[in-house]
Amino acid sequence: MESQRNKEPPLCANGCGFYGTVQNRNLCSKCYEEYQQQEENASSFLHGKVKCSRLLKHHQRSILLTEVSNTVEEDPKKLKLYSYWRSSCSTRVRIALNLKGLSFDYVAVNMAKGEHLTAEYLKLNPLGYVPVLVDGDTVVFDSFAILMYLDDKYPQHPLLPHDLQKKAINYQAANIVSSRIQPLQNQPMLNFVEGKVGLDEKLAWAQYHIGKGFAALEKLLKDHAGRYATGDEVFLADIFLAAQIHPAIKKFNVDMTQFPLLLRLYAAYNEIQSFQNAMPEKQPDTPPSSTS
Ligand SMILES: N[C@@H](CCC(=O)N[C@@H](CS)C(=O)NCC(=O)O)C(=O)O
Repeated sequence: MESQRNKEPPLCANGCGFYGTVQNRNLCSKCYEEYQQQEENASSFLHGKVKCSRLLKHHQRSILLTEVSNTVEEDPKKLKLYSYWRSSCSTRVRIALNLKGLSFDYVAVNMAKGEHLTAEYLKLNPLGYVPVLVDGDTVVFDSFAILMYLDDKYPQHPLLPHDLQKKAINYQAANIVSSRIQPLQNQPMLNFVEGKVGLDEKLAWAQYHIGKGFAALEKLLKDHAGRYATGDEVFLADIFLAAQIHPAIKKFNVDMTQFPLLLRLYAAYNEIQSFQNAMPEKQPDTPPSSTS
């Protein structure tokens, strides 16, 4: 994202520190959006009396949001990740990109605003999910497929071990997370449960399915784990585990004392920079007040 700074559009007149010109106004796209919402007192907005909520956040971070890439020349060869800060599937891909040392443009898809369901986005992923990876002409829209693609094309820091048994365990662990846990605690599923059964059941539902998967993972990994899931190197299983244990703790309040191995692995992941930087709290689109 550093390359975006090469040719900067003008700074937003609202003083939020972002760049951009929208509709011939010296406003970045987010401030323009807020400006439109506050059209009746637009003049006080422009004179700094109404401050963009992102002002503080911008000063805390040096990362530019992807809106900048709309106004500067894009590098067509640079990887592009369509991502949402809180999405565990996006976290998986962010970890892999970091481990492989690949720089990428972060394209924030605001799922809270339904940006994953726009006609334009559905052209990239007809399921309307994040993440999507764009690598030149190649568009890949499932985190498992994205990781396999990245591993084939960018072999540095391999995501799978050579040992066939370890490899099979990595596949199994990743699949438990991606098919038996994440889809059952994903927001559309929780909304469905809430609608059919009730609000109180939603959390219990998520905890039940996460717990069931975690119990299986504890058994699967108990004779194979080292510092990480399948030994002393980080592989595919670790990526899926880290991305799933994080919301289990922070969002779903799962009692992790039942899963001592997973808890130990999670502590180990928290010491790796590539994992830390991929976590929901650290993304360009993380809301300032988020506890994730
Ligand atoms: N198998 C897909 C699942 C993608 C998925 O479920 N993404 C979630 C976020 S982690 C999503 O976009 N959910 C849509 C929603 O919450 O409305 C993958 O691994 O990429």
